[in-house]
Amino acid sequence: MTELHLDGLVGPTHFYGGLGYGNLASARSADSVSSPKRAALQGLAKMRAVHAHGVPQGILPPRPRPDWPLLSACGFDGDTPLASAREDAPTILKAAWSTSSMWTANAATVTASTDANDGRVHLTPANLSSTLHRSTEAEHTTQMLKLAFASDEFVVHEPLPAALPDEGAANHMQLGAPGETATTVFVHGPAVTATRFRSRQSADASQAVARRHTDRNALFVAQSQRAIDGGAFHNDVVAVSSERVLFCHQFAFEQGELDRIRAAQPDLVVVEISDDTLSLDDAVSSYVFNSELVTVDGTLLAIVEARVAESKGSMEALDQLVAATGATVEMFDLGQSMANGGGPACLRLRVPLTDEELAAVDSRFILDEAGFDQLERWVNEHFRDELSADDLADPAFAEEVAAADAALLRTLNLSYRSRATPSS
Ligand code: SUG
Repeated sequence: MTELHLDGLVGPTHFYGGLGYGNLASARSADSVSSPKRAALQGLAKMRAVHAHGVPQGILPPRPRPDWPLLSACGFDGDTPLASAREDAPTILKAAWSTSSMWTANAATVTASTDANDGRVHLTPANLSSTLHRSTEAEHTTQMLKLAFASDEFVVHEPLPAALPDEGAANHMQLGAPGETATTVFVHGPAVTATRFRSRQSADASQAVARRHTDRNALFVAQSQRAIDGGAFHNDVVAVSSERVLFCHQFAFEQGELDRIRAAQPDLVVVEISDDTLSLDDAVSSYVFNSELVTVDGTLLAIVEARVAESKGSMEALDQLVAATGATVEMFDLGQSMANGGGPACLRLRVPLTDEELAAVDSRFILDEAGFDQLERWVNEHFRDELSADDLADPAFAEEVAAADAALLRTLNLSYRSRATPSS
């Protein structure tokens, strides 16, 4: 088995909208100035490094922006839709420009063929129905996944109905040795009334995904309300896994749930970090549990965001991970993504595949060194150094972004349904 990593390519409209529900970093950054260019280059540098370790690395491209159909559906279809939306409904304007599809851990839930009764790889694009700006991602993601995974080895399902909120792989862990049937852990909201933030993942959604994927060995586990209230809007903010290693905070799950995980996968190496070592608040601000764990030739690699080094407790947590697993740690600056609540693990979707299945993936989505070079050139040519909320009402910016989107399609040799513009 091998693990294809599909990262979200950051689009030219990366900005700080304060739109992420229950996401403390997004709220803190609201309306500050972003750098789309730096965000995209930071993401590409991480992908290049992961690829250099021998991990197959691909991308999911950003959606064309702005979302004219969304603006039109909300009644902004006159001569000046952007300016009208800024005036009447700034949140809808922001949703129309969102580039949150860069966090592909929310693109879909994936079941490996070794974990499915029908022996096929299953992908369910997440409906992301908890927030407006993310709910519009599902259509484009489905289209991309159907292109990338078009052959018979794969089943790309439709997203679940919106009334069953689903946030994809950020709430899903595949625990076990590669090639053997894993325990697939679906983490959902607890059965308690939210005190601060409600969960974005419903138990019904998790169960529906496991059912349609014919999951052999699914385990449904409740996230703790304490973690959600503390800013863990996805489980991957407080827990991450790779093969037989689970690295998590003491308060990640409801009481007793970690014991159920241990019982289901007895050979699991659980590195559980106590709140005394690292408080939940510090864990949520450093995102140490959002490190990207990847096992290469039996050795664990932890891709960690550089700001983790500023938190003593987080460094102690990493020391415990290294002591228990022999992991190698590499630090990366992903500051632009972090400021919107997206650490290393948020930026990638893992697709466990056999060699034959990997060979069946559409090669346009998979990168080699020349592909990274091309994408860096695209970013340097088309992306702004700085972007602020005011720019989103500027029709000239919309034209600039349309040119960038068209250039990307040419670069990737893709042609997908483009969104209607106001004049077409
Ligand atoms: O859904 N942020 C994203 C961050 C997603 C992180 N993903 C994982 N944990 N896997 C979210 O909250 C912020 C957009 C803004 O504020 O402009 C945002 O959508």
